[in-house]
Amino acid sequence: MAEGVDPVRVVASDQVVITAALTGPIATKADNPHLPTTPEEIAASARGAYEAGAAVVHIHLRDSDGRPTADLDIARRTVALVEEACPAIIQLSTGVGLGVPYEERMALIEVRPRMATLNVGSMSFGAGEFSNPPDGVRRLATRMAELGIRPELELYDSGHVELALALISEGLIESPVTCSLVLGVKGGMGANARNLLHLVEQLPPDAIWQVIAIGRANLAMTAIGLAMGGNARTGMEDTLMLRRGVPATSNAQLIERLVHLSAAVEREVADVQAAEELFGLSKASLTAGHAGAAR
Ligand code: KMH
Ligand code: ZN
Repeated sequence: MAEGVDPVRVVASDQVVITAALTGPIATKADNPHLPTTPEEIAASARGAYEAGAAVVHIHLRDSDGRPTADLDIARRTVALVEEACPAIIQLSTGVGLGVPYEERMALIEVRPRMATLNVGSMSFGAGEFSNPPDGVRRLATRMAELGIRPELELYDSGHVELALALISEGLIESPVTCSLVLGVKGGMGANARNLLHLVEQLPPDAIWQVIAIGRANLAMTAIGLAMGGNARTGMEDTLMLRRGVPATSNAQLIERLVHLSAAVEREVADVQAAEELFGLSKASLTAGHAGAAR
């Protein structure tokens, strides 16, 4: 391993930024009645997650029928309500949901969240297809840079790391890159420690990263990522269960579980200010058009 992040760097005093993935595109209230789907429910859930320890809230939007949407009115309303509810950093998903046209997904960043996801490649995704064409990814990365929105690159496979490195070398992504290593999606890498290690080893040494572990492996893989020095994410997008056989009753509950896990491996939970510093989100960017000023 000549280059890349040291996969066994363990610095007990390192802070961990916790992201709450509140809703996601797939689960419905039939799967778990506590899933927040309306703008009001999402804002209340963001507040609960923030109070439990999340510094970032990752947000997907749903329409009045509960389907994933990139509707700009719903986006503006949801972002405004979340901002009223708590000071957590808002990260809008531009993944949105399978089948939502790329141009609509891309337009979401005009709402100017402080962070947004950037999915770097197309793939099978469960029974569906997740379209992220090379030209669209480049246009979205360029527009995020113009607006000063911090991208979080979503990497589901080792080929996606190569794509991320290409975007960096093309000057489309500023260093240090922020990445999510998404494990457990059918169509991407499986959720196991060997795959995580393989991905982490390929990242640039200054990369900021976290594990997103989908489904059953959520707790174990998140714990491994924490122990390796990564940030951490959980929430009802990633798992609907608190424990085997026990459904989560709120996002806050999943965040509390992660806060305990962080304490167990001696990682201090970063507050919003510390997360802003890590991601280079200055207060100046707030007054330059984010968090409401330009909407
Ligand atoms: N849904 C997760 C598998 C995004 O929203 O852009 C990954 C994710 C990506 O959260
Ligand atoms: Zn998402």
